[in-house]
Amino acid sequence: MANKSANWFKQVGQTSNPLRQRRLRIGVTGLSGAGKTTFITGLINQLENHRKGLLAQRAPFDRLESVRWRRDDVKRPFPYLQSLAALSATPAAWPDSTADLSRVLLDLRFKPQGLLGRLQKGKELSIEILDYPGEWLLDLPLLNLSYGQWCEQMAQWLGQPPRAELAGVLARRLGEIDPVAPADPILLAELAAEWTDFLQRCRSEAGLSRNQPARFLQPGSDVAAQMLHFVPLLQANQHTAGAADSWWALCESRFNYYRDFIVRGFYDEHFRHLDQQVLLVDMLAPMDAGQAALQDLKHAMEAVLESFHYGQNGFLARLLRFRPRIRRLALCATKVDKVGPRQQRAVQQCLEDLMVDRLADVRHGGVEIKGIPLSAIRATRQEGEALVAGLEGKTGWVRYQPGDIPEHLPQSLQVSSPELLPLRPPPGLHRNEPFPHYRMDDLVAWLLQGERL
Ligand SMILES: Nc1nc2c(ncn2[C@@H]2O[C@H](COP(=O)(O)OP(=O)(O)OP(=O)(O)O)[C@@H](O)[C@H]2O)c(=O)[nH]1
Ligand SMILES: [Mg+2]
Repeated sequence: MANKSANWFKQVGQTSNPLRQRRLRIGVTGLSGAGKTTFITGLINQLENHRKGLLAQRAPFDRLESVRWRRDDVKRPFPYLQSLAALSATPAAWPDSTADLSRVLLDLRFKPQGLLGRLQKGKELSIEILDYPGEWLLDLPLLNLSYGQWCEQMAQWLGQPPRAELAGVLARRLGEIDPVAPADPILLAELAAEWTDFLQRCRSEAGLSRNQPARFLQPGSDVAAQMLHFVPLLQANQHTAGAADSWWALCESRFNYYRDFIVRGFYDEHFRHLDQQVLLVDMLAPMDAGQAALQDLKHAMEAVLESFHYGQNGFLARLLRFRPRIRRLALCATKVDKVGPRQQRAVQQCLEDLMVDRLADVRHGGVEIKGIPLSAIRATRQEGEALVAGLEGKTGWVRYQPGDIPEHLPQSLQVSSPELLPLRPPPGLHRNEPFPHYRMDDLVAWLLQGERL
């Protein structure tokens, strides 16, 4: 009997004690401009204001007692206050595009439930999210390439529109370099700067996503500028070899450093030990930019999805030698407030059409995918069939009817543009009020689904 009651106390002790603080690592993945920073800002805001928004009515948030955004003991904290300052300015502005890595830590405390409730302390959950420049994701495929293979791939890309036109004389100059000739470091630095300009044109003029090496566009704080002095040598291939002072040797060693330390270091940090994954995709901008941008987005997203350690065989899983953990993926078309409520599902459908093959692979690897058309901060309000919103950098309002969104994406990827306007955030945003949104509550609830709180 004595033993029995001792056990009982032990059990109660266990349920009322530690192991309360669980950490949930959420991977927010999206290319540059997908809406990661806005989403993370919106997520903190919705959680901080859980008592007032739609979350208050949903389990387990109806038991959420307190939320604390931690910044003092966090290395490189997420610039939440800067984002809020921009959003609540007059006229309101979006947060800046991200230039470096930062981290969010949120502590959530839930009231206990059930019969033993009164004996228990509240359960705590710590949410951790990284924010980073979206460009960095596009370096992912480099992990699988040698320098020679990368040169071959760049020669192929430069041979096709629109990169052929955007590269102009640079392609000829790179094609003239004999890889085994002695290198000229000054010319190399010049060519690396021109390659950076070319990548910028690819991004801004043609809306292309795959712009490598990404750190040329967004170096971050931990990369020495000189380590970014390399270019693809268009005469080289995977069988090339050159003496220690050759163009080949210099570019290859910098490429290898870039791949093995910078790219791999980032992916290790971003992908390791993730519990949940949110994939954000701006589908509207490439639909507006046209077929080439959609095609490029498709390839870029396929490369990104390929790398997640879904299922047993993702190449990153093999490279980094860790086993898959993620079992669920939220796939979100972002900024859907730019179109009418009835068109939002169509945007999501077009995204799922674009990625149909890769999504089938991911599902086959045992991952459950949830599609959520999302707007982290709703910039429009509806008036009949029209939308009303303010334009970026201006005061006043416009009333407009968004163009058509097809129910499905045609295989040709030729769609008529939905006519996008550069919208500014809605007025009157304040840290202590939940921001207007579309389906952030669904997403937040999904993130915590399955947690024993
Ligand atoms: N209308 C609307 N626009 C949005 C929303 N979220 C983001 N945007 C727009 O998309 C732009 C890019 O959003 P960011 O959150 O900076 O994107 P990001 O993924 O962090 O981009 P990088 O930092 O460059 O990797 C913003 O400047 C806004 O113009 C949204 O919910 N609604
Ligand atoms: Mg950002």
